Parts: sequence; C-alpha cells; structure tokens
Amino acid sequence: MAMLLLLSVLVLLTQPRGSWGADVKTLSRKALIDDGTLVTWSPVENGLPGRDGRDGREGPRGEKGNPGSPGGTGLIGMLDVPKEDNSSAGEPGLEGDSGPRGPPGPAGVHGPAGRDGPSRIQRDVGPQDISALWRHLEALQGQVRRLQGALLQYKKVELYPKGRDVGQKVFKTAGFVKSFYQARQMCSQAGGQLPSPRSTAENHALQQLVQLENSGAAFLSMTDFWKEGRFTYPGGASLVYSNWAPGEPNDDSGKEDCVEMFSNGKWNDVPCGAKRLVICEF
Ligand code: NPJ
Ligand code: CA
Ligand code: CA
Repeated sequence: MAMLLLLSVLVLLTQPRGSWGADVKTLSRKALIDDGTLVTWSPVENGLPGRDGRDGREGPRGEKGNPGSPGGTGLIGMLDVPKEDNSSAGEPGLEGDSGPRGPPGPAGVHGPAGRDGPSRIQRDVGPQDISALWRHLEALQGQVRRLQGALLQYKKVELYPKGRDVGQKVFKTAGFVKSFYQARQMCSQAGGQLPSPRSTAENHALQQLVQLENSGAAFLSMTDFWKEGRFTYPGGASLVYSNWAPGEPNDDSGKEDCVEMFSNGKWNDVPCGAKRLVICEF
C-alpha cells in the first residue's frame, strides 16, 4: 500500500506538463494523507494474513546527500530512488555527491500473499514508514525542481544561436549543405530527422533558421518517391500542411522528388542530389 502511495505520487511528480521547464505541481501532504483511498494502515481486513513478506532490500542509498548523514530506509531503497542532496540553493546545479550507503532497510512491505490472505497487503504499514516516505517525497520534489532549473538553462544554451523550439519540436541547423541522402543520414545519426513542418508555426520557426544561414534553402523530409506528385512524410503519411511556392511542385525535368524551403518559407521540389542546408528536427 505504501508502495502504491509512493508510486502514485511519483507519477504525479514526474508527469511532463507542456514542453521543457514547466512548473511542477506542489503536492500538499495533508491533501494526500486525507485521501483515505491511498493511505491506510489498519490490520489486514479478512482471512488469514499472508506469510511474511520478503525482507526489504538493503537501502542502497542514504537519504541525505551531505557527507556524514545517515542513510535512508529500505522502503525507498526498494524503488531505487536517488538520494537527496543538500547542495546550495540559487543557481540550478546538478552537483552534489552521493550520500553514504544507508543501513539495511526494515522488513519489506510486500511479498507473495498467503493462500487465503489478500494479495495487496502483507503487513501493516506504520506511521514511521509513512513518515519516511514523506521525507523521501520531499527530497524528490527538491531534486525535480533542480532538474527543471538545469534543464531550462540547458535549453537556452542549446537553442542559441542555431536552434528554434516550437511546441514540443526543436529545429537545429547544422550550418552546412549536403545532398538529401547525406542530410537524412546525418539527422538520423543525431537521433533526429529531416524537418517536417506541420503548421505555419513550425514552418516559420524553420524559416528563421534558413534565413539565419545564407545558404539559400534547406531540405525538408518529404519526398514523392513512391508516387510521382504525391509527397509523403518519412513514414509514408500524406501531408497535413504545405506551403508550396506558386507553380510547385512541378517535378522539373522529371527529376524532382525532394523538397527545399527557401528563405521566404516557401517550398519547392528539387532533385534529391542537390546540395542544400542541413537542418534537423528533434
Ligand atoms: C526553379 C524552378 C523550380 C525548380 C528549380 C530547380 O526555381 O522554378 O521548379 O525546382 O528551379 O532548381 C527562384 C526562382 C525559381 C527557381 C529558384 C531556384 O526562386 O523564382 O523559379 O529560384 O533556386 C527565394 C529565392 C529564389 C526563389 C524563391 C525564393 N528566396 O530567397 O526566398
Ligand atoms: Ca517528383
Ligand atoms: Ca520544382
């Protein structure tokens, strides 16, 4: 049950909200304690109790990160939660050494059920266990906050000056030109793909990067390899948005199966062997 509580709160704590750096909901201790559906430590309600749960694993990490502090309890150790550290407030920082290994944890709170016992609860969860969980939750909240700060800083660094973020998407220019095939390979190796602007907002963000470089035009991801004139995304789906220049796509000389974006944001089909600015989408 305590594990259920912890897992529930962990889920809440780690749920992404919007793109990078959104605020984390601050959980009220009272609100959760008052939620009787989550926290109970009454005796097992019916039937014979199951046999004792397995012993808790040794707490792998101390609960406090500052040197010399005692380790945490095995309850949390079972979830392998990173320890809290007491590094300074202010600048977002990921630094802070691991605390010493904690002492062995208390007996485990779960294990296989006995024949007739309920499968959910193996033994009572006492107030001390709950209290330990709360301390760890508060430590986790601190960690999440510091991570958010660090991520926000990292985002700014990363986007300057050759990146743009739009919604959940990030475009980043490589600053050099390649053929479509080389460009596609490079983006893929970087863990991204060629750009697929799916809205005016995305098209505009991408256009800013094309303007930034004086390379004239950048490759997009889409091709009409499979059926002439039917442009698709890499997965084969049809376009949900387009911004073709007047008269395009025209499959000039019957050799244009790739797409470029001009610095005016307009699209044109071009030969895939042409060399264009490499911008990747992540
Ligand atoms: C021409 C054909 C295209 C063909 C392409 C092959 O494009 O119109 O169908 O795929 O050649 O390279 C200007 C002309 C276009 C011409 C392109 C080629 O368009 O108007 O006819 O150049 O690069 C910007 C600059 C040029 C441009 C459109 C926009 N811009 O800076 O935004
Ligand atoms: Ca074509
Ligand atoms: Ca064309």
